[in-house]
Amino acid sequence: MIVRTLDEIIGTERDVKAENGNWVSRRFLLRKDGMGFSFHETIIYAGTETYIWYKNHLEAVYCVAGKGEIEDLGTGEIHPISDGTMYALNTHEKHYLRATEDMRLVCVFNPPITGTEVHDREGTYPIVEDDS
Ligand code: 9YT
Repeated sequence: MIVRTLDEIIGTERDVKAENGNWVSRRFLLRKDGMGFSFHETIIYAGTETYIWYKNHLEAVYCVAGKGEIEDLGTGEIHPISDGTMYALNTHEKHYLRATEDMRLVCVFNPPITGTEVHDREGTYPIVEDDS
């Protein structure tokens, strides 16, 4: 069994900040934990807009605090996000994520990320073949 607390993760290599300062991600479960998915808590900071395209990953996100919205760039639809909202990027949708209040999001990635990924210029996380 794996048991971890946020306090144990903050300040470690599992506590990853976006280079543009838009978010911080606390990575509770990574590929090396062997679950087949990764599991993170992400804070998206108020007043930020982030372009994201997870072309290599599926992601499900559940908001437990804060407010914002997601814009699906394929359809133009804008969906509000607040405590109790889930969205799943089941077709690798390109999107903007905007926060009007700090949003606390619980995120699952399949395939699991390996640990250090931050978005590249395409808003993407690369596939890492081998991190052993
Ligand atoms: C919701 C989202 O994709 N935010 C960016 C960070 C990502 N969730 C992560 O690496 O935890």
